[in-house]
Amino acid sequence: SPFEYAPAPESRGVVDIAPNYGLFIDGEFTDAADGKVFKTVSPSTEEVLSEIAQAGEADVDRAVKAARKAFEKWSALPGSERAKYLFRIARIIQERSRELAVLETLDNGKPIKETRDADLPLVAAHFFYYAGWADKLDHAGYGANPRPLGVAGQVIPWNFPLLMLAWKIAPALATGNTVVLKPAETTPLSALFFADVCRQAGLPKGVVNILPGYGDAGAALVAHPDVNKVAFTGSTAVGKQIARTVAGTDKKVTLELGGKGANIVFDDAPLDQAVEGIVNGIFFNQGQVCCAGSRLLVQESIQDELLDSLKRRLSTLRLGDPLDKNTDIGAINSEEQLARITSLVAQGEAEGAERWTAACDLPEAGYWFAPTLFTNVTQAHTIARDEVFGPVLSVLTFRTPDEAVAKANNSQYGLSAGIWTEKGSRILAVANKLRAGVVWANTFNKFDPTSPFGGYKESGFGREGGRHGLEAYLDVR
Ligand code: TXE
Repeated sequence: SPFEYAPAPESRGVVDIAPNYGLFIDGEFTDAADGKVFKTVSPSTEEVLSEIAQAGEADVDRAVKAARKAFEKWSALPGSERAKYLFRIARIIQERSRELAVLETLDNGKPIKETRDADLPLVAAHFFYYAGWADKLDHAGYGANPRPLGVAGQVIPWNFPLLMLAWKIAPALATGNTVVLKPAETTPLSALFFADVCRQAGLPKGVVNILPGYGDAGAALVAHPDVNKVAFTGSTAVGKQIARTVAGTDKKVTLELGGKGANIVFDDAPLDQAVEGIVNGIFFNQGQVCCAGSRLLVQESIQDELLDSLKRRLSTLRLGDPLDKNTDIGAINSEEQLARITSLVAQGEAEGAERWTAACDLPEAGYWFAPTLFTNVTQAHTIARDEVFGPVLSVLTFRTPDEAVAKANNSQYGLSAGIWTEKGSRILAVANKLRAGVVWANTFNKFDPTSPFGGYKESGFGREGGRHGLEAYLDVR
């Protein structure tokens, strides 16, 4: 097995990374048909972590065939049997969560504090939650007679590699589908580790197949005639391309795309709490979050006070080694993403918004961007409209609740929003007018496997999580 975990090597402490990894097809790690490989690097040091087999069209076909064959038996199992595997996977993830958290942090660049306290617990929680659904789907538990769709082709991004995998794989398996999943090219390691978890759990061969590779492998998977369901999380541009590919076919599709979330702070909000929520909203995971609160809408009368304390708070954030438990801001995932952030920030300045950046030393190697905010932002500015997907906050103001709602809704996206106010009636009134799939009140970026998550408008369609997340993998007979 390419997964030989050595005990605590000096440099990493917890996890040893093998020099190379294979594709995971039909329960085995294998080379790509054409022998291609690619490298994955640590975004905080730029050191090569490992060489990975790179899936191409022939591998996609092989994996889909394996998943199709496995579907016959997997879908025929009673839900209670499928649940056993999912519970087992959840428990193994808990047992190996230290290794997984370190691996995820090394490959992604996010602070270990976050992988340890947010990503990993949520990953396990999703498997536990959907394990609990598996037997309720049988007979009268769910109402009508739900049937699995078949083979699910799943393509995920790099910002929450393992959590996005859990969001996709847990409901697919609970409902009796089998899976071919393509992780993002910059973060393949935790998905391959997950393949090993599947083996450890004794999951039947072919039920889960993992194909690291680039967009071409994703496109081949989406287009494969024997894939019945496509689930994608990523950029809006690729999401639209996928929608075109599946149009006119019998494939079902869910798309989880970009966002430009508004975090609305009213003058009666608990300000200290709001500042923490704003920071969490846009600097969690370096702002590489589809539901990030990247637009701060602050009531005009409290703008100065709020911005003062926000800047003070941002100056205390510690940027640096993601493996250091005290780090708040880790590395940006890739050179491409850093270039994108840098160019959008330059555009913000060129268009006349006022830039403020927290003073902090950036390490020499790796991809880094210091916490930044823009004031004097208008709704026409590119930084108020485009998803920056980085630690960059655009601040706009409003006077009345109606104006706040209008500005919040003035976006091509509709994924998330936050409301900060002491008034419960105002929370309800405003939330009901927001065209966003998730609205948080006096908090932000809270996730739970029982809640449906997904977008309005160009943020995509379909929901993941909760009971709604099951429906995306079922037909009803
Ligand atoms: O996305 P891509 P990128 C947004 C964010 C970010 C921008 C670009 O604004 O700055 O997108 O990121 C696979 N057919 N989000 O370039 O290319 C690809 O290999 C099928 C928001 O990383 O969409 C990877 O596995 N698959 C988002 C996955 O799609 C294709 C998270 C995402 O990559 C493909 C990520 C194709 N033609 C980026 N081309 C969110 N919603 O959270 C690429 N892929």
